[in-house]
Formats: sequence, structure tokens, C-alpha cells
Amino acid sequence: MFITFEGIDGAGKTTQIKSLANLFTELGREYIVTREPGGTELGEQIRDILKKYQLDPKNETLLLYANRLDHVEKLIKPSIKQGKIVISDRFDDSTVAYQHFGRGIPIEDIDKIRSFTIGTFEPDLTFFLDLDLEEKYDRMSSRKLDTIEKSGTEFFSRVVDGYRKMASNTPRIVRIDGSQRQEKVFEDIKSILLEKINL
Ligand code: T5A
Repeated sequence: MFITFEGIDGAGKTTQIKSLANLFTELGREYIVTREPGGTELGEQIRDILKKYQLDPKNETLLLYANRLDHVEKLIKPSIKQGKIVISDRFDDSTVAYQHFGRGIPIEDIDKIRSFTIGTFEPDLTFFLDLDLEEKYDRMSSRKLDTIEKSGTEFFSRVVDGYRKMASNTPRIVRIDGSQRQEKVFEDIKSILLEKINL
């Protein structure tokens, strides 16, 4: 089982992943928690580059897929093969939301790079934590922002709309109202999981 969490920065992905990991521990299920950008040694180095430099959107996209290929082959697929549940904080939908809808990279180009790197590999289930921009900015007001987080309101508004479109046409992606209190967000996630997998 490969589960991913998606949404704009500050949507609550990391918070919910912690609760889900605690639940799997209580249930005695074997799992790993990973993230993108990052996940492997190469991926973490790519993460540092993406967070530090203002790159051309094409370079940003290429680096994200270099990371993803390494992540899928070295960590995600081997962990699934060992019978573990893999939980990833962001995956391929982030590239469609941020680099296609946000930065304007044509979807045909993203499809080609994806096909060249990870082929048709995709998550079994994706939770999209939906949050309005006002709340996102409230939650992140005290934080030092990295290069992508400094991209501005218009950019993030395209990213949110993109995620909403993707969630409405992709059965794998389940939209969860991320503006609810933490415990209620997790209840919603748990009830979807109970429907989809044998916990
Ligand atoms: N990126 C990534 C791309 O552009 N393309 C790609 O293909 C990929 C893979 C990653 C950056 O890279 C970009 C997107 C990102 O800009 P990151 O540091 O990993 O950077 O950033 P995020 O994944 O966005 O992580 P964040 O920590 O910013 O957001 P989270 O994990 O969604 O939010 P979380 O859980 O840390 O919560 C944020 C704050 O809100 C509070 C928390 O306590 C915390 O203070 N909070 C709540 N408050 C009220 N109610 C709730 N329900 C709350 N839930 C959490």
C-alpha cells in the first residue's frame, strides 16, 4: 500500500502523517514515512538545492523527477515488496499542482518526463488536504519561508485550484477539508482508510 498526502504548504500534511504513523504503530502494522523532495540521500541533496536556489521551472521539474526516480526505485518499491505500508509527504501530484498549474510547465512535457522516469507507478490512495489561502498564510506567518514558499499569492491560488481540479477528476485522490481542527481532519482520514483498506 502506497499512501500520499498532498496540499499547499501549511495544509497540515506533516501533522496528519504523524497521527497516521501512530495509528499504524498501535495496530502493529509495518510502515515507513518518507517525503518529497527528499526520501533518499540523493533526494535530500536535491531538496536542499530546490529550497536554496531560484531555478528555471524546467530545471525545477527535472530535478524533482531525478529525485522521484531514485526515491521510487531505492526506497518506495523495495519497502512495498517487503510488505510495508509507505506513507509519503508529497509525490507526483505535487509536480502537476506546482510545476504545471503553478509554474505553467505544459502537462504534455510533465507526462513525458514522468513516463521516462517512473512510468505508470502511482500511489494507491492520496489524501488532498484542502485549505484556503488565507488560512495557509495565518498558519505560516511566523515561519521563515524557502524559495518555493516565497512564490506569492497568485502562484498559490493556481496551485490550490489545480489540486481541486485533480481531486475532482481522479478517484485515487480524496479531498479532505484541511481547515477543520486537527482531530476532525484525522477522523475523516481514518474513516476513508477503513473504507479502502483492511486496517
Ligand atoms: N514541491 C514539492 C514542488 O514544487 N513540486 C513537487 O513535485 C514537490 C514534491 C516542499 C516544497 O516543495 C514544493 C512544494 C513545497 O513548497 P516542504 O518543506 O516539504 O517543502 O513543505 P510542505 O510539504 O508544504 O510542508 P509544510 O510543513 O509547509 O506543510 P504541512 O506539512 O502541510 O503542514 P504542517 O503539518 O507542518 O502544519 C503547518 C502548521 O499548521 C498547524 C501545525 O501545527 C503547523 O504549525 N496545523 C494546524 N493548525 C490548525 N488546524 C489544523 N487542522 C492544523 N494542522 C496543522
